[in-house]
Amino acid sequence: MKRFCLVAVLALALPSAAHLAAQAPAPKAGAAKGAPAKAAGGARTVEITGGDDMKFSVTEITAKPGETIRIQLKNVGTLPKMAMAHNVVVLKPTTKLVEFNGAAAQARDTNFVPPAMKTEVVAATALAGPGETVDVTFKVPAAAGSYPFMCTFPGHFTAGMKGTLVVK
Ligand SMILES: [Cu+2]
Repeated sequence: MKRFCLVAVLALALPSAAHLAAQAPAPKAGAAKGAPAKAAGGARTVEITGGDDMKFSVTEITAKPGETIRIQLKNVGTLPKMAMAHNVVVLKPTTKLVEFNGAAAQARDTNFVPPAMKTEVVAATALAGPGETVDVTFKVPAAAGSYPFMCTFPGHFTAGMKGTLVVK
């Protein structure tokens, strides 16, 4: 019995050790390249306001590939949260926006971020009611491109509550 257990432990341990060894060079190369940017603890903050007019105050954000940024959204409106809340959801360059927006409208239980399309989401804030501020800190994708963002509260994207995160 003892011998069997030892064999089992070895069998479990060996593949993971090999796995670690194989992976070791990759993080090293990445650290050398990205070290200066990662050293800072405070991410650059992009402040956006949105109100009852269903417009973002900032519709274009520029960031470097792999940069860590914080998007902060303040709802400066006064209408009740049930009727008028806002968020910022950053999507992929390839996301079908009308389709995503349609699915989002059905996803009240998950703050209008559709679980079935979660792989499209680069970053998302919570919903902000009147006077509330929400934020999300995330690492901008390494791939340059135009990443659309939108408010997924029903009707707001259609009303023009959207923008672009330009990664370059
Ligand atoms: Cu909104």
